[in-house]
Amino acid sequence: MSSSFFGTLVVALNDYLTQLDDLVQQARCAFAEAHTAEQLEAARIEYLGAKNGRLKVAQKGLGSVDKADKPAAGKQFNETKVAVEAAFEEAKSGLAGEAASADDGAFDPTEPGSRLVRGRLHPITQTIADLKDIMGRLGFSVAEGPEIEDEWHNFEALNISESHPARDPLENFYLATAEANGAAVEHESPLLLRSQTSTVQIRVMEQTQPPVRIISLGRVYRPDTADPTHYPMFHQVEGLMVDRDVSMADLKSVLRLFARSYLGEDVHVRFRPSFFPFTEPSVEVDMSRHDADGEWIEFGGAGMVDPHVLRSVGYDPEEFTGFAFGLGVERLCARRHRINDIREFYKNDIRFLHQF
Ligand code: FA5
Repeated sequence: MSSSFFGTLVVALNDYLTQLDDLVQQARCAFAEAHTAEQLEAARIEYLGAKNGRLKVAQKGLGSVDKADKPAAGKQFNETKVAVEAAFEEAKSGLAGEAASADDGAFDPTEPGSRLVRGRLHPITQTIADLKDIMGRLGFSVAEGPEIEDEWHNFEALNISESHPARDPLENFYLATAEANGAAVEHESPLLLRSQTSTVQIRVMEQTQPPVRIISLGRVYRPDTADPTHYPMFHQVEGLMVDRDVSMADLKSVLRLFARSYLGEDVHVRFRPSFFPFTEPSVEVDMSRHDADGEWIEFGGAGMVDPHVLRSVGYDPEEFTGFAFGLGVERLCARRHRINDIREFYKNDIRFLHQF
């Protein structure tokens, strides 16, 4: 019987099996020696190629095995096929692992760099910086005050009497300040989260002699229900100017200049008579809406500092006069950026915040 593999008409079973064994050995060597993807692909085509791969040829050689030996030869062929394919898969995953670990340490200077996402300042923080800048150019310096206040600075020194509705505990965030045996107890002098930045007017006047020209920006707190123009925590910008001969005309000029610098030349400012216990006369400050002609939004309150307030901090109201104003920062920022709902500032939606 001829022993030439798969080329003769009838092949002895032993020869066939031996040659299948050789095929497995050679395939294993060829796959193991492939060090690149190209070499492995060439070996795959040689052994597993669908048309003329050596496994395919061996399969065809089955037809040359004697009929009685066919079951044994077929079984061996299937095992050979599994072994060759397994050797290929093993070599393939070995190469992939090597490539991955080579990548780990490699630095390719020709690759484009990865883009770093830069953080931004919150729009309200940006607004505060802009407002400081504008008012700084008008000669106002920045004053700070605490967010936790006593009733003197939040109410009494501002001429807000004990019976005034603004002092209602339900209109304010009072603190239970001390702990006694783990239980909160009332403080002798109640403290609260300040409800307006007007507190800083008092603190500044207590410590400084006229002339005074300051602004103060910061958080204030009121138990208001959130809606498009209200939030329980918001920011105010407070302005105070005290000197000889300061008049209502100065107040209106400063607020108009301020509004035009921050919101643009086309903004209209309107003053409506109003009442605040710490200013006399008092006005509400409205500005035209950005999106509806002839409609107004209230931005804050203002007025001439009440002589009672000047006296309570030791100023002589016969010698000095002053104006004060307090505006809502969220509303200013919203007006400038054409936002219709100030709640957007506090949703922490990165898609919204990234636009500023
Ligand atoms: C005051 O707070 C006075 N202290 C303003 C003032 C200062 C008057 C100095 C005179 C002299 P009012 O309560 O109106 O006033 O608030 C001022 C502005 O704060 C409002 O016009 C509005 O723009 C803003 N504001 C008030 N409540 C909220 C709130 N819950 N959410 C967002 N903004 C608010």
